[in-house]
Amino acid sequence: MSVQEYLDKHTLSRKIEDAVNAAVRAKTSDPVLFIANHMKKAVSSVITKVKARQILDSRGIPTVEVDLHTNKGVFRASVPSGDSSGTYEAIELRDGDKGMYLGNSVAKAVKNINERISEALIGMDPKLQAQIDHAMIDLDKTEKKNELGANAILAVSIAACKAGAAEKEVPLCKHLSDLSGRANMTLPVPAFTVLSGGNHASNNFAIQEIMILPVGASRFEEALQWGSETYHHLKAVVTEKNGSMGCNVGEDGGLTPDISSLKEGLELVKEAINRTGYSDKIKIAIDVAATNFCIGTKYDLDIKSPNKSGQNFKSAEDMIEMYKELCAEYPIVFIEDPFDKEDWEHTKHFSGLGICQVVGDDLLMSNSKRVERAIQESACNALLLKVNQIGTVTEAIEVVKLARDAHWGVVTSHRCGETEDSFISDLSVGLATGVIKAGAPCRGERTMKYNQLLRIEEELGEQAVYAGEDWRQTL
Ligand code: 2PG
Ligand code: MG
Repeated sequence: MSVQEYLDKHTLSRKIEDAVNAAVRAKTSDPVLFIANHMKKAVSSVITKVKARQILDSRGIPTVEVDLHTNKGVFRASVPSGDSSGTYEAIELRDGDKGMYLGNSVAKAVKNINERISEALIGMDPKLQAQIDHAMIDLDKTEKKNELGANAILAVSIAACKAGAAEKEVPLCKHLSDLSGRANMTLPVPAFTVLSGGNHASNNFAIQEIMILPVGASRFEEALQWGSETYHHLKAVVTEKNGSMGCNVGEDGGLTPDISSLKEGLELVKEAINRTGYSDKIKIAIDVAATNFCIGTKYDLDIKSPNKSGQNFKSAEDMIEMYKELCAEYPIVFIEDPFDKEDWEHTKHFSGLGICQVVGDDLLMSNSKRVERAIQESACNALLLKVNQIGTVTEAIEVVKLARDAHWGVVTSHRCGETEDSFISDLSVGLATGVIKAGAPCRGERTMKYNQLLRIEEELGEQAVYAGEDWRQTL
């Protein structure tokens, strides 16, 4: 091919002339950089390679990280992993070789990305999220993504989403908002985990989490300040009442004193809130994660105390009475998983009392069929959104839509095994979920999420709206 033929084939002279004219029109002080950017924009972005690796999550357990390459850049994402993994959630592919990370390595998922997924996605436009996600779903062919692994698929899905946002030159939260078809973006109320128990801590507290929600703050930045201050006051309260050992932290960063009852935990938190001076502006939420201490149809709140366990079972009715009393005494705005994950009857009954919002986590497992059933039976009235239980960004958007259409609340959630990826922060803003639960205002993998929300609020400037008292919003 001659030089002239090459120039003609790529219409190079015209493109360069256009770029030069644009630079002159813009009267830019750095025309070379302007022309380079102008030319780059004229080329559409395509996926050129997807490269995965095994990294460690916050618990020191392997998980999947992906670098998605386009002809314009490299976009990284990693996936979290939880303690509860139920029958209805998408399958996290682990190697199961006891000699490697005690069976938890993810080499198969990594291989699936590097070979099959990469090959299937090469040439695709990263802006077309649904097409990318469906290409992976079609490649997998199983209902729960066990062929390629939901951990493999989700990592690629999130990385593609980041590449799509970059190509559109919009913040990730705006791209997610566009993908969901929603006009408004909202900074969520953070539900900070301040006390940890259950499977997330080695204390004797059966309840998994007590959280605080600074609903009365005017901006996210202020909510973060109040959350941090309350957390530090709580450290002092726990040290005074339970000794400094109680300030060790659980998986999500919550403090872990030995607590003999839910009421005792709530008292500690109430005292900490009182010390901040923002008293009525900070509300409380609880993740009971009751499945973990349900024995048959009874609940053993002493399950973690060897001397007391098995002696004082509570029936579901007793649990309802306890919740009623506690909601009357403390500013509790939501309770997550108040009963066993298969106890639809009592969850429904309790939701029907209208005492507080009832959030389905283990009950729903972010599974659209379970959500549809819960909507039909009015079993609960809010969804805990865990993207890794679903496996793609597109399906996460769909399940949130289901919940919204039923006028439910939505809480975007982290997992106990987290990474340095802050995707869920942008997701919570883009889908305007109203609340984000990302652990304590402490520990890097948790503060990553809250710090990203600070940046988003700053970037949105005057357009930034903090959900605040409207945290239940179903706009
Ligand atoms: C929960 C989550 C996060 P896990 O129950 O809400 O705290 O826990 O990731 O262990 O399922
Ligand atoms: Mg939960």
